[in-house]
Amino acid sequence: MKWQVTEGRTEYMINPLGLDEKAPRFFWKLHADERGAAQSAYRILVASSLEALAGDEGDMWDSGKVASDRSAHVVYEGKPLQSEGQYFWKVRSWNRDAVASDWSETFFWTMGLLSRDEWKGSWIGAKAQPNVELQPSPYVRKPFRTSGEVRRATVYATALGLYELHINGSQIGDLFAPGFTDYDKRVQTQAYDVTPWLKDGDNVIGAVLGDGWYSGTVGFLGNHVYGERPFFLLQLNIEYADGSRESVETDASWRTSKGPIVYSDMIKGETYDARLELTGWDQPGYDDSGWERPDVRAGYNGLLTASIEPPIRVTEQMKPISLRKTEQGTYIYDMGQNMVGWTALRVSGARGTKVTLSHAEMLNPDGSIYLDNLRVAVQQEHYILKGEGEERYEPHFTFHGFRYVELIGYPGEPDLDTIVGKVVHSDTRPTGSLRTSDSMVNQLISNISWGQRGNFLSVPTDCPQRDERLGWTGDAQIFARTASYNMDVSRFFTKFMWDMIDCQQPSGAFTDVAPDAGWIRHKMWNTRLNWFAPDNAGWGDAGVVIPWTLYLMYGDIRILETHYGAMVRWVEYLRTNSKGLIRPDYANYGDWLSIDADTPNEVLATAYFAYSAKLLSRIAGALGKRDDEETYANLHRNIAEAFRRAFVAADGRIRGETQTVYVLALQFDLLTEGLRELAIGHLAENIASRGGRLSTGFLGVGYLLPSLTDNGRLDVAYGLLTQEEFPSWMYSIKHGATTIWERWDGWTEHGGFQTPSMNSFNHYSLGSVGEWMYRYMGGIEADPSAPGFRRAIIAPRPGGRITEVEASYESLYGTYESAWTLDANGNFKLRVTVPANASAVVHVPGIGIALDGQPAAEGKASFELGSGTYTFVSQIGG
Ligand code: RAM
Repeated sequence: MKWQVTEGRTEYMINPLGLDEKAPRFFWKLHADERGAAQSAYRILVASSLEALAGDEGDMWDSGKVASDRSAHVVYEGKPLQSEGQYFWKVRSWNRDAVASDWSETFFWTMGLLSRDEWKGSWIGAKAQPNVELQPSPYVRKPFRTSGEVRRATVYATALGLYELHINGSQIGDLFAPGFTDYDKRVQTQAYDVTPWLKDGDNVIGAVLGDGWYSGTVGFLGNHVYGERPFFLLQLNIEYADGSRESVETDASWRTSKGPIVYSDMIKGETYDARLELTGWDQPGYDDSGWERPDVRAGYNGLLTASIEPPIRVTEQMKPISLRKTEQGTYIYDMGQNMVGWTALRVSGARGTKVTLSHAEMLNPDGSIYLDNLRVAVQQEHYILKGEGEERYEPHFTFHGFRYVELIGYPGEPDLDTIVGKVVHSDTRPTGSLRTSDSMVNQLISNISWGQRGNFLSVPTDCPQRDERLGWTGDAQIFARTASYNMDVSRFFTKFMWDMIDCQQPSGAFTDVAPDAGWIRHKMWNTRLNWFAPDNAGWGDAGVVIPWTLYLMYGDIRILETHYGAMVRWVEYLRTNSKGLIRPDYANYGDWLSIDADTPNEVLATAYFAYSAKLLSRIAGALGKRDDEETYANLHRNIAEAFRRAFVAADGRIRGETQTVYVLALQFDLLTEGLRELAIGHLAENIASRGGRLSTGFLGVGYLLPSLTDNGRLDVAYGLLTQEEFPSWMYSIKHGATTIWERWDGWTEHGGFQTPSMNSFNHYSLGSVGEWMYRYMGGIEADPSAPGFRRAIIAPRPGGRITEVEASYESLYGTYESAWTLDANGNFKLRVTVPANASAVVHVPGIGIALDGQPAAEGKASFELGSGTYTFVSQIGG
């Protein structure tokens, strides 16, 4: 009976700070004990103080009782929100029987500094160094006094570069803040409630600054791509209990000094000399008379925007599983998992002793660590001991991709407690889980999720180990759906969409990499890296695919509204730059890293052009733009026709005859009914002729299993999933992979390691099969007509050697579950859970279907269900 609100979110977050969204959206989850529970009305109250809310009134907004089933994306419509405002809200919901829930618990959010004028401070940094490649990380500090009881103290901070915030001896805040953006255009700002850290009387606030993406090495683009050294901007706003206010901000009165961080670079690692530690620098009483005045930067012309991306954090600690002494007297640890982050070290020894931690993903045949694939990256820390008993060390502004750690120069005998692996990434909440009866498939699921954890760091990067780690848009779009099952990437991709917008070319082209780190602006693509093109098929299309994915998975209409113009410009760019709707054949990445199969560029690019047009038409439809919906539907139809004329023979063969050409033509709706059947035949034949193996690269792989399943070849799809011969997913797993590799042939028995010039062992793109596992194997599918899982389609497709699957997905409404078993006699059992205020259409495979023990009507295989848990049985095969 109990009908209640169990969770409230503001802009997808729980009690967020420092928003700059003036019409934030509210989300709440509901719980009911009974089945079929749905909301019929709600009332939201928003108040500027807890007291105001207590009387069941909202001095900012009272939505009134709104007859609506909406419990996600409810837009604030109250009084204008103020800079630094603190707002409290609660919601009450009525179910279909008009039973009211209690008021929810009280949630809150705060607004940040909404106008540029409110940032009173100046950007400070260390004075210019002689031009050295790797420079020391500056420390900056400011003592201040509080005068009275503090009611609320908030830090607003950002950097051109990175900052690590310190107050009164504690490090607080996020890692790698303010995140990676195109700093020429915008930088994100963070807000932290520091009330608990302030003391009566003397206080110190400070920061350590890192080069990061701003002035450190970015991928293979070198260093100083945005600026030559980091600058920091902070404002600490203090509100006293008596209503008075005070602020501390970065300015010329701060002091700066070099410290123990000799350098700390994302790509080049860190050297830390503990003898140079500035003990007590972030506490009152420290003598900073030897410190210098900071350099004050004239200003910054980009935008200051409230951080959208989820904070980067250490999310797990990993103990090594083994340790081996080498002939050289070094030690090699195995972390048991290819992970991303760094290692924390414990060491005691003589002052001046240097210990090195060197990180690698693989071992060479002789047991030494494999460093060749790092290119110019240096995944090393050098720690110089101060010699004062046990010392503990972790690096600051760098991260590595590794499974193995070599410890060099360690004084004494290390053991398994000497180092700990710290797993670091954008802290996106896990939302999906998948478990099957097959241990290899389970390992694949784990590899996909580790691939995501290892590569989602501020932006979706392509690899965590070599000198690259860039926001490749093609990788991001092909993996976006998988990513959004695994974790809540709503804000992560909302932020990345801004990165894409910041890089969109005047022509309308979306780039291959975002942020582009000056790649295009500095015309590097003309010289050093001339293979860069700002409009690659399957890469630029991310500008349409990603917003569509957020709409589908989260029902986010706002992202479609916000970027609609940009998406139109992209599709129009493609139209303008094609001939008779056929995209030109110019050197692009094609179906990147396909194996022994060359998909012709113009076939692939024209197919993607059609796909972008088709999605744009659906997006226009979702936004109620009927004319555009029709225009782009027609465009899709016309491209499809041109595609068939140019590339498809009467017998259904498509130019190139790769698996990918068939897969794209099928998935992007480019064929007539008759041709579809022929094409699926050719696709299945191609796979069979390769011994049941795939040949798809980054772009084909995402649609391979879906296209087979949608066209009646589930058997072939399962065959590919569990294929163990090369090339296949299981081949890498058979050989010990704990992450997805960049290339099918990253390492093979016949060839050893692929070329070290491009061979990542942690690269999520080929893991886009995760989407198929959730949508088809598990059977939890988004319904585009009720996006954001307002309604789900539950359609599990048992097959292959899998006899059991448990899949769940935590949507904005709550958790959907689809769990099935299939025994040797064809007895199929399915348990489905639908969250409150949501529904599902369940398609049950087989015959003789019964729901909760009651036989269903003859021929009935789909069921419209409200919330609750249901059990089905049926008979498959036989
Ligand atoms: C390499 C990586 C990356 C891919 C580009 C085209 O840099 O494999 O993931 O997107 O090539």
